[in-house]
Amino acid sequence: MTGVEANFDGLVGPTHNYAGLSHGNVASQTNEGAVSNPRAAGLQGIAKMRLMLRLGLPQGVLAPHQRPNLPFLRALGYQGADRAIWAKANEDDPLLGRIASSASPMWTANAATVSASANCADGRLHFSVANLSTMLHRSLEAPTTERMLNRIFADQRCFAVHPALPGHPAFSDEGAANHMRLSRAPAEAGLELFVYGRAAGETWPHAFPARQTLEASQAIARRHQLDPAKTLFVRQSAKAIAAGAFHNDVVAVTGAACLFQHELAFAEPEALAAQIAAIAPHAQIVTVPAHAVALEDAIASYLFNAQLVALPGANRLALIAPQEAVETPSTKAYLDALIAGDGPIGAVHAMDLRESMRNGGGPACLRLRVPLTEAEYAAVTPGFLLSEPLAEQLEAWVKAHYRDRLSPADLADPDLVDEAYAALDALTQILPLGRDFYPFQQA
Ligand code: SUG
Repeated sequence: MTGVEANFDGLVGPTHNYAGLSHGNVASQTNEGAVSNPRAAGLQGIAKMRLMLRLGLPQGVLAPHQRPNLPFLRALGYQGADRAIWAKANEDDPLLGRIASSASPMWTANAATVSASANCADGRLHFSVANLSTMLHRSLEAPTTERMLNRIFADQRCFAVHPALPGHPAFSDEGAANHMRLSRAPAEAGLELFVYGRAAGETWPHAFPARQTLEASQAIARRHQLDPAKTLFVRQSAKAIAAGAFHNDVVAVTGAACLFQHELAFAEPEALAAQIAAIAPHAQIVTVPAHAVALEDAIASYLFNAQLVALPGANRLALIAPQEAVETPSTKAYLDALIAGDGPIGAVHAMDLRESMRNGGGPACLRLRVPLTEAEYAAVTPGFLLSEPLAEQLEAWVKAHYRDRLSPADLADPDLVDEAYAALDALTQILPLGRDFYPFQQA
């Protein structure tokens, strides 16, 4: 049994905007104040999911969270009707409005860390919801993510969904964006690599935050009952973080038994290569040297924030990369040579994901990888796996409900609350979330 790797992509929410909320994320900071196009963003995301489906890969869908996040504002003491709360909070502090509107749950690589059942001692597939505690707007995601994963992966004979770790800086956790796996097949035991930026309690003198601690990664490995002999904890290089690699998936990605990495991604690359060779001798490492692609180009183009996938019938892996990676001269030249060579990566598919990219979210950010056995695949709650008809329904839903322009100033518009909630209510009739999934539906 080989199993399948399903990607669960986050649908872009109707309030997608450029608020510049993520310090250390170069794209988010550069595009602060720009006008977004939520409709284009939604359609770009669905187009990527469709491509995966057409390439023969199972594709899942995760729903946007309730934004504007009025329960958050109520927790901060705002009272009254929805529209009144929204107007008052935005008047008091536009930053609050931005935080409450962020469509950041679309980047589902940060939803949770996932371990294949073959790696977990109890034989179940484990999820640990990420606390995302470093950024305020992202720290609000965990409870909704947990409820959603519990609906989709409800069968407790197959799946275990753990809540987020405590939201203290000692346990900062950003989910699968800092986790990689090397294995010949999704259902086979593999090597799990947890990547962290700092240790708890370590003084961090650098300008940009390190969003993952070693202690958080260790706690997740314990919860998932991983075999210590097949688990590595790998430190990111401070250089990579300083250049804008706020998550490891900005400078490295694995697919099947291949690690595709930038030379400067990790603090001790030689030690890492030796450990991988000892535990997973079949694994292959493709290292992009800094003289071919400078770290700055890697981060600006998101070359590594790609999906490295094994396509049915192909003997080399395919890289689902952002359009920027084939438009940046250094990364384009690198990719052309890579494909022409005879290494493990043999094809590139470029996708236009510009709306998400301007907030620092490439192809790999938009998906949560779930390695499943055939039996686990059959146990996924029906209705969350994409088909062509579902993709069409979702496209029609985006076209019916999403604006094609949203500036930070537009966020204060009270109509946006009604529009966004109408969209989400309609979505709960497309995806089997139940018409009580969102707090506004319970009121
Ligand atoms: O956490 N951007 C996200 C991007 C997440 C990318 N995910 C991965 N690399 N896996 C972040 O920084 C920007 C929101 C804003 O500025 O409004 C934001 O949250």
